Amino acid sequence: MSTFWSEFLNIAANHPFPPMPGDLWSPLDLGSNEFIFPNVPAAPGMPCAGEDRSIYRRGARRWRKLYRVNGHIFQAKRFNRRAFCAFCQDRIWGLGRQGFKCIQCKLLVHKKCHKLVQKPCSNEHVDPVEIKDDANGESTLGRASSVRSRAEPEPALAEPPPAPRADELEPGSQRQYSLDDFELIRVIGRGSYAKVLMVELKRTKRVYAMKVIKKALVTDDEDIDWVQTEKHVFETASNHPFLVGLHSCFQTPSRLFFVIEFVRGGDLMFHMQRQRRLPEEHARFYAAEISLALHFLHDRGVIYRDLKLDNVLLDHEGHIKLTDYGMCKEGVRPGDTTSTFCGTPNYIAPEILRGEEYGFSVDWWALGVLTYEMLAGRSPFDITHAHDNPDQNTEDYLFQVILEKTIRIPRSLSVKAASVLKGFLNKNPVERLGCGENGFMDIVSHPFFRSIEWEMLEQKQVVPPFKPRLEGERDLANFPPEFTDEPVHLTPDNDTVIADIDQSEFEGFEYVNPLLMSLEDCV
Ligand code: ISQ
Repeated sequence: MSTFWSEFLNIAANHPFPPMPGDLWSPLDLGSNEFIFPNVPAAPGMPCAGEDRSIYRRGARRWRKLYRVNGHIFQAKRFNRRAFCAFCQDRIWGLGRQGFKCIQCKLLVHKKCHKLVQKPCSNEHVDPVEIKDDANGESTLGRASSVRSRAEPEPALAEPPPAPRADELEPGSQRQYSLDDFELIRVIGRGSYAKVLMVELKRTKRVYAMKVIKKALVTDDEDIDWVQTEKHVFETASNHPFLVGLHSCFQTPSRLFFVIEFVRGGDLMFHMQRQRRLPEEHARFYAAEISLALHFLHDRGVIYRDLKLDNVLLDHEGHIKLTDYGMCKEGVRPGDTTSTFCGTPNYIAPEILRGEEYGFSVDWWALGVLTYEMLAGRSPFDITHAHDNPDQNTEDYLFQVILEKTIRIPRSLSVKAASVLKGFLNKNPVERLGCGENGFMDIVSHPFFRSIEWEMLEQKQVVPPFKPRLEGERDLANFPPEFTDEPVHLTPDNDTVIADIDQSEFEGFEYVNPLLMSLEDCV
């Protein structure tokens, strides 16, 4: 288990709710002097070794839900292999996370059976009863198969076909890309899992962004789901003007590569840091384009879950494009809900903090936070004044503020702006703007957006209020020097690290966007 906050483990005997803010600093007591964290603070309120206390850290995180029964610590699991419930002995099957697995002794049970487990946890690793079926339907013991959609039924039998090699492809069909096809130019971003580079496709001299993920960091089922989700959403997103599209995906033994359309104008965080606050006209334009992008995703069953200034890019004309789909939740129908505790702390909606089931509402909340930041030049949950007081410089204090504090709207804002902020930042998702019976139409018809011509906007027919300054296609003036000054090389592969990677988890990752490929053929 890693450091204190990197995985906020939500453990309560059968209650999948986060502890209330105010409890969050303390190591979670598992009874009889056991603690789930190896790092116990020297005293309450003190940081653990390796704990990062920065509240406005840029990265989003997924917290894991754990369920404690009889000493077991169960985690919901997606099974690629045939698995049998240790309680009722029946097969664990179905869609999504059908079963629970104890993270200590690896016991497998149905979700419905987990509370009934009598056998206490041995706390020792035992091999679980997971049986992989081979292509003939004969059972063999073995490892999991490849990355695959959670939305698809579990194919218990066949392995997915391996990706064709370039020389096996039909004439005229798409070829796979490899690292050799690209020249690495500069680092333009970095997150907890990934590094983003500006690269050139040697054959066409076109510039792309390349997101590089180390496979060694993608270690469990949840992470593999995340990579898979990101790829799916990319495929959906490639059809919308305000979402970054995917060019291709490929892999090496140590890394996964997403080649993404390059968006040159930098992100809104970069621009906000230089402008302090935006005129209402500008904020309205960005909020409206972002609303269209979110509505497009929601319409296709995707909750974005990571809207923040850093993930809103500006293109060379000044139109927005959302990026980073790693936190998305797919396959959500109207009225469906989910419960994973995830996001970037400053933007997490109260219903997530309360441990409630939630839906698309969390994206409209985040749009409220972001619009407030654009208009006011600070977060609605600004606790920077509290930095001297260690008790108020924590995520749990931030969560408490999000849950309890009445949001104060600066007097300098117009009545319409104040109203739209109050609408999005309603702590009750049922009453929140965009979440009522009329859904998105309530946003479209809100007085703050009265001047927006929505159809024209969606066709990029409205001239953006701000055009990023760019001298040429490869100008990186809109990207933070802390990234662009970094050396661009990828560290050589380490054989010991690679030996520990189950490559079968990444089979089928390769992808080429047919639309972009045909464009390239015209070059
Ligand atoms: C595309 N263009 C510029 C920056 C980016 C960062 C992340 C993902 C895609 C990007």
